[in-house]
Amino acid sequence: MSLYLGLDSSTQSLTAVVIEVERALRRVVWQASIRFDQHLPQYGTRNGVLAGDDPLVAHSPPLVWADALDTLLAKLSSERAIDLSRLRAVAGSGQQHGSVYLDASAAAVLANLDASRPLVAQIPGIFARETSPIWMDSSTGAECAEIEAAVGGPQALGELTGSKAFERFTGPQIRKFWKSSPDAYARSDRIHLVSSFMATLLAGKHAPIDPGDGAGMNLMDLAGKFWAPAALEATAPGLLAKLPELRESWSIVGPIAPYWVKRHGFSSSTRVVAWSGDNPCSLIGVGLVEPGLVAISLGTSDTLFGYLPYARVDPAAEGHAFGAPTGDYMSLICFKNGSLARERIRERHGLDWAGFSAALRRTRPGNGACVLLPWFEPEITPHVDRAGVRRYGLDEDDADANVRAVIEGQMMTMSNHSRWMGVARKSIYATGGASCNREILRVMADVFDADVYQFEVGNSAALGAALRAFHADEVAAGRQPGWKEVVREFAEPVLESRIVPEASTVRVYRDLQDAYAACERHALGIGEDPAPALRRFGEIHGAK
Ligand code: ADP
Ligand code: XUL
Repeated sequence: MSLYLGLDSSTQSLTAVVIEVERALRRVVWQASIRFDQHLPQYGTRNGVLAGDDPLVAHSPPLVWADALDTLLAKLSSERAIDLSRLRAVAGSGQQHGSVYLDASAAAVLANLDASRPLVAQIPGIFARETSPIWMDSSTGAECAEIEAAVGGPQALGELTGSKAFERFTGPQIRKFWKSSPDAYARSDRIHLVSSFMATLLAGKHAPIDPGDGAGMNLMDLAGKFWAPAALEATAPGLLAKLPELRESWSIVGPIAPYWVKRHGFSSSTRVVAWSGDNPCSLIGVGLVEPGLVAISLGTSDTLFGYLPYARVDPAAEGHAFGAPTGDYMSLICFKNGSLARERIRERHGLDWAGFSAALRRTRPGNGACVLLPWFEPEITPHVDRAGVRRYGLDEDDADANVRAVIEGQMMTMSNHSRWMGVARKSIYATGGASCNREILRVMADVFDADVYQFEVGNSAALGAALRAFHADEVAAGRQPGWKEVVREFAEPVLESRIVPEASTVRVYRDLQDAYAACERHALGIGEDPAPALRRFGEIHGAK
């Protein structure tokens, strides 16, 4: 019996999924989560993020991720739910783009950890920067412009790295750090992503970055999967020497470090596999290892993604091409106002999730021509640099209408802004924390005119990481398992969960599309008053 551990270090939590893989038996044997705010309140995070004065800045303490790792692995060991001697490999998934700055002492400290003391008591001295900018940060507009200009414009950067410059991407973040704190930048011996930092802790030595997460930095040559000299030069001096090496997603970093063996009883033969980004891992965790389908993850961020056999860059430059853990590519589009926006509306009206769902059931598709653009935070897609919720025809105090408006707004915007991917959308695989909510998925099915499926394991990133651990272990043993075989039975949607679009509602949303796009253009300051378009929609489908 072989066991594989997948970890997902996300914005708000660290999650573990352990799978058992036998010829005739494949099953999930253990799952657990540590929520940062709730279980590790001493770090002072809110939804995983540190409070600050500048609304554009979003940082987290890397120590909370390390502490969560120690806490979760202690739990795995103490519950005796699995036989650790059978754990063959561990891989992981990290929130993308976030960066961790280690000084020259890190390598020796991490290689010689004392198993009688907690991890976090031993590592505060290894950081050249105390906090880590994460994917929610949008404070690098100036640096994005500088990097794009230096490589020949947004289009050129997009063709080189898979994306134009984005504020949350690691390159612009590194440039800002170099400009504002040149001494601390100089002291940074290694700049990790969240994913490679966590793998480094597990292996007790610097881990590589994989092309899935490397593509989220504006630093990697997407076609060649190496650090792109022009992008490095445009970002900060001496950067190449500070970056981990780029290695395939199935690389073995090494055996698990002695600290974990002695402290928690892991076997010294357990292999640490390179970590990847949460979206690339989710691609595997929902079984998208062939073209033709898309997945929507409703997590802290909402993302829509699909597998690509080749790199395809977004002509409108709103989306991204990343590496896929299969060695191929994936396309992705990301929305910052996902779960936290849904929660803001829910909390404002004093609802729990059951009440939120009931409001969706009570209200009519099209919402009587009431529209909400949920920009509680600056938005990634479409680019909105200052927070501000926009309402059209919608009374802020009307609980039911606001609940429907936030979900319809999110689904309309996802649908409209993802057309460039050119992937068939007849079926959508739903994952992430909010994918358990069938009323939300009902709106998704009707807006996209697609069948929507749920999965047994809601955390596809952690499951995908466990499947990657299995795959890498097989490769290391000299076998070459096909990806369809790797994901078989684990990453298949629950067929009975299918939500089929309702033809009459699909028509309503098709008609809403123009009015919705008009609201968005108006809110962005590039379009006329959308009132006539909303009135036309209301005349056909009913107004409030
Ligand atoms: P991440 O991995 O990005 O940290 P998750 O995928 O775990 O986030 O999703 C967490 C979110 O799921 C919570 O912030 C919460 O808003 C949302 N969620 C949990 N249960 C429900 C529900 N029943 N309906 C809608 N959203 C939910
Ligand atoms: C993707 C993105 C987010 C983070 C956090 O580009 O920024 O989805 O990976 O989940």
